[in-house]
This record gives sequence, C-alpha cells and structure tokens, in this order.
Amino acid sequence: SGSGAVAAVDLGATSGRVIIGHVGPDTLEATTVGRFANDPVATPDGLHWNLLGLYGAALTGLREAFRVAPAIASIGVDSWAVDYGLLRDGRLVGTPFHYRDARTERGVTAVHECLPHAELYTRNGLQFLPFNTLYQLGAESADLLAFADTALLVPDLIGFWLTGQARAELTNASTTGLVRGGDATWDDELIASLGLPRGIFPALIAPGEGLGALLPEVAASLGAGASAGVTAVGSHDTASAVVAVPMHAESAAYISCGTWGLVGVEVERPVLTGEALAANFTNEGGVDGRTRLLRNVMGLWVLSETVRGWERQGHPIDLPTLLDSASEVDAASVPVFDVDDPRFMPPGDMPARIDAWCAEHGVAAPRTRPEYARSIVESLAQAFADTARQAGGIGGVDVKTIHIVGGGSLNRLLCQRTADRAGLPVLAGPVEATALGNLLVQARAAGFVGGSLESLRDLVARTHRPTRYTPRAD
Ligand code: LFR
Repeated sequence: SGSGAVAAVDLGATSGRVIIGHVGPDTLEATTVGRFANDPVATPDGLHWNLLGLYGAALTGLREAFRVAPAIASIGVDSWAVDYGLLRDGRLVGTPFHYRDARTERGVTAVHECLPHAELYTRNGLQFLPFNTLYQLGAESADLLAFADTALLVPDLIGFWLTGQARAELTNASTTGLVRGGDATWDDELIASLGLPRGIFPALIAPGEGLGALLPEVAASLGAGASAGVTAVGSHDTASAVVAVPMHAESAAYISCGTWGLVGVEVERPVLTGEALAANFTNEGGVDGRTRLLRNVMGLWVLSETVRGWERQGHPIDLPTLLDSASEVDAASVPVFDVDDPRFMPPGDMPARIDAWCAEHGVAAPRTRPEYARSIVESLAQAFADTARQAGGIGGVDVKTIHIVGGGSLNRLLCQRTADRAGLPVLAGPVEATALGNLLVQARAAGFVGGSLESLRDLVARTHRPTRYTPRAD
C-alpha cells in the first residue's frame, strides 16, 4: 500500500494550525497549510477564548487543505483540554471561558465542600488543577446549567459544528474530572453528587472512531468530497502528542513542552496510590486505553508571558536572540525558583512575581533580561528533571531517556539543561508531535497504516529523527 491523506486541526493556547498529512507504512509527511493566532479576549465578565474566530480560521485552513490535497479522507481536531461551550438546541449559550480565568476559584470551594480532593482522586485519578472542568462547572450559575442541554469540550464543539454530531471524545473527557479513571464511562454518581445535570454530557467516543460525515453545507464550503468526514483522535492535544513521542514507553519519560510542560510516563492503568496523590500526578486517558501518568509543569508560559510583558514596554523581542544571550549567563549566578507556584498561573507581570518569590525565599533575584530568561530556563529544567524522575518512580518505569516534543524541543538551552540536571540523555523532537499524533490515529483508522502505538512510534522515529542532548557535568 502507498499512502493516504488526512488533515489535522490543532489548536494550541497561543496559536492554531491546519496540517495535511501523507501517511503510509514508511511515510509520515506533514505540511502546514494554515497557521493563525489564538488571542484570548478579556471582557468585563472574564477571560474568554474567541472560539468563533478560531473556527473560522480552521475552516480557512481546511479549505486550503482540500485545495492542495483533494483526496483528504478525514479530518481530526485536537486542542487544549478542560474548556467547554454550553449549548441549547445546538446554539452556544454564553462565550466559553479561558481556563486561566479567576472564576474557577469559586468552583474549587464549591466542589471540595461536597467532596475533598483525596476522595475525588480515588474516582477520577486527576491531579488538582483549579481549572479542571468540574471546578469550572461548579462556578457556573445553576440557572445557566439548567437552561443548557449540552456541554462540549472545545474539539468536540468544533466537531459538532463540522458534522452536527455531539459526542465527547474520551481522552479529553478524562480531563473533566467526571469520567471514571481507567473506565471509559461518565461517573454518574459523581455528577449527581456535585448537583450537575447528567443530561448535558454526550455519549463518549474513542479515538479512531468515526464522528460523522461533514454537514453538506460545510463540505460544499470547503470544497470537500461528499464522503469526507471527521474522525475522533486523541482530541486532548497532550494525548495526541504522546502518540507521536518516538519512545520505548517501558524505559522513557516524555515532556510535551509548549505553553505547559506535561511530564510523565505511559502506563497500562491508572496509579491511584498515596504517593501519586501526594505528588499531584494525574492519570489522563490515553489513546488505545493507555494511561498518561503525568504532572503539569508550568512550562514555556512563564517565559512567553515574561517576553510579552517586556514587549508591551517597548520593542518586539526575538526569542532566539534572547536565548542566545541567556546561554552566556553563568547558570550558578541565577536563582532556581518554583515554576509551579500558583502565582505564575494567571496572566500578568512575571518578572515581578519572580522577584517576589526570590525575596520570600531569601535568594537574589535576576537583574538583566538574559538573567531572567536563564533563571526561567534553569527553573523549568530542574522541574522537568525532578518530575521525570518522580514519574518513573510512581509509575514503575525505569527511566533511561527523556523525550521532549513540541515547541520546547527547539529550545536548545532548555533541552541541554534538562539533560544536565536529570543526568540522562534528552531526545528532542518532533516539534509538531501533537499534529503528528492526530494524523496518525486518523491514518490508522483509514487503513493507511496498521498496528499498535509502538509501530506508530516506530514510524515517527524513522521519519523524524530526534536530536540527542548528552548530559554534561556542571
Ligand atoms: C496542554 C494542555 C494540558 C492541559 C492544559 C489546559 O496544551 O492541554 O494538557 O492541562 O493544556 O487545558
């Protein structure tokens, strides 16, 4: 067999893209045909995603995709997790919120009054993050929840607009906190005890299953053939990224590094031990029923939000140039701070928060921009190294290699310093792991490639050779 074409819509927290994949037993070629910014919008009621804008940009990208490759057999959609739109009679009621909006605090209090985190953990196996969907729903007004008939996570909402089918894809549904860990079902008892309306949660769908054909008017507007449809993929971007990590899961940790650094291992079933709970590790649903045992490390957000703040004060900043000068800074001269301190979560003045953290901990703060950048990179590398080691311990994986995929895999300083601080080799790339994982799951469903996750990862390794960083002694 040769290869076939599929298309991925991949929405990240700062940008989205549409990518055509040509996939076959020895082929994995990805071509970006659309790239667009994802700029959240603050209104008086809070911080929102511009989902209509994103959907419009995705359609424009898909139109280009079908122009370039008319034989595209299917489309898959992935995005960041946890956020959702509420609908009634197929119409959005309200503008979806951004997970960094402060309203989630209310929901945390309400949910934990009902069930404390440790008890929730035995059911959903999810790390505590204040923006998990259950807390967001806990912050919604009861009237609005009663008025809505459907809640759809972001990729499911895009899938609904494309096909008219309302379903909840499993990997992403696992991030709501309302799915039984390891079990592919909504936790009806939990939903009831939180006082949430069970009826708003649609039937689950697994990666690889067909969601449906494009609505005729959508197909016509895209210039797509009448048979083109949407296939469910690991619609949680991190689930798709993990599919395309060219690793041997029995001896590797992975870091999917973009806005967040998702650091963990792949295991066969959820790990709900006291150790996992105490270390705040999550058990998210993976493709093919695997479990993603990982922890959210704050990630490149800290650096990009720092750079955005500086740019607001003056001129645009070239990140590679900044990182070059950061490489010249003596690592021992900058503080390693706790990137996971909750103060770094909301948008805002990151250098001021780093200064405050340093003052509270009696260490000298960075002074120059390259020093801030170096301090952030060193702090991320330390958190990555510690969390990879912890993941191995908790998951029973003898970690010999750390893979870094996503945008962070291009950050040479970060990759090298992670290797140094972990004392383990880092294999960096592919940068577009999320899109590749999305394409691969569709291509397998279409019969263009066969086999297990292991064989899909082998295809990634053969077609996208990672860059190796060997640990150096300080
Ligand atoms: C990464 C990611 C993380 C999730 C966070 C918020 O893009 O999907 O896995 O915890 O965004 O949705």
